Amino acid sequence: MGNKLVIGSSGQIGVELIEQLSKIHGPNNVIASDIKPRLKNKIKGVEYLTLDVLDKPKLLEVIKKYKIKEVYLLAALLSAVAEKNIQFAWDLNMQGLFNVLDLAKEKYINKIFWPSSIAVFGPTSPKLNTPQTTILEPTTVYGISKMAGERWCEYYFLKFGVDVRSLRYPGIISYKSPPGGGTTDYAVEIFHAAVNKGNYKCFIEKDITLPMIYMDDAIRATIELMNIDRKDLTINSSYNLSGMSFAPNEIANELKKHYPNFKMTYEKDFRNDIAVTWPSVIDDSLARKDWNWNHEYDLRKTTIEMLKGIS
Ligand code: AKB
Repeated sequence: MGNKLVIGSSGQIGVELIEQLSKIHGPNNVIASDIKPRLKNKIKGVEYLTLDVLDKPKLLEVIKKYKIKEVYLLAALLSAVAEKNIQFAWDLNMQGLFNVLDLAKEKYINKIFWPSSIAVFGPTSPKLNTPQTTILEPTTVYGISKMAGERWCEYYFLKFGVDVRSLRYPGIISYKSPPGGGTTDYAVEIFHAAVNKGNYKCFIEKDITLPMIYMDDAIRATIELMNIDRKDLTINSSYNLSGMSFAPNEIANELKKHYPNFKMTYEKDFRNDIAVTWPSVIDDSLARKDWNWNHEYDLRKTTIEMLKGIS
């Protein structure tokens, strides 16, 4: 089967993916890596390496040395931070993907997970029940890189038989490791603010609904997707995925059930301009059909878990 390498393991998803992979496959079969010199939330027995995905020779050396067969490529700049570093975001998000795709093409690795995002959609995509296949005209550098990445994933599968699998993650809500530079980050910050301060200034307008998912569901979807037989996949690029959809005022109301004095104010910034271009509700029926995907966490359950975790 070979070992599994997570690239970008100190990020919001990486920390929890490592935890889950090491539970399933054993810590000795999972290697964590990040450009940062130290792994956050180190898990006993999981080896940690400092690795820059743009350094292809070092990446190959690691893959050979640790007999890596499966790569989870999580290193990327997210939507908000990418707008401030356009060139670097493009270089990292695209070249990082090419480096890993090429190593699979050259048969060093067998399988890749690469996350895409609801950011592939743009202002001309349908907002409600956004279908799997529809207009993709993203207006952010992150969205453009994810859209291009999806096309390249399908290209490498069709031309070279590279087994690369992908999900269009919505905003991911979790408490173990903070998200880094996304537009949906407000939906994580708000929980910390409610517990620690009792108020939150939201940078997204109160009625902008976005698709979201709780981390446990996102990790389970990822692992389920990686485990299914390739012949059962009907999408070779990236699957729509969703758990719930809500607007800032709805999450504030949910929090008020736990903290009646919680106060929300609004001061939109450039992230609001990104949010208004994204869908409100995603149609993920293909994932539900192809591998029986089903989310477990709605807003009520997510709120309970988040507050428990943070407190
Ligand atoms: C972001 O907000 O940039 C990410 C995403 C939706 O991909 N959370």
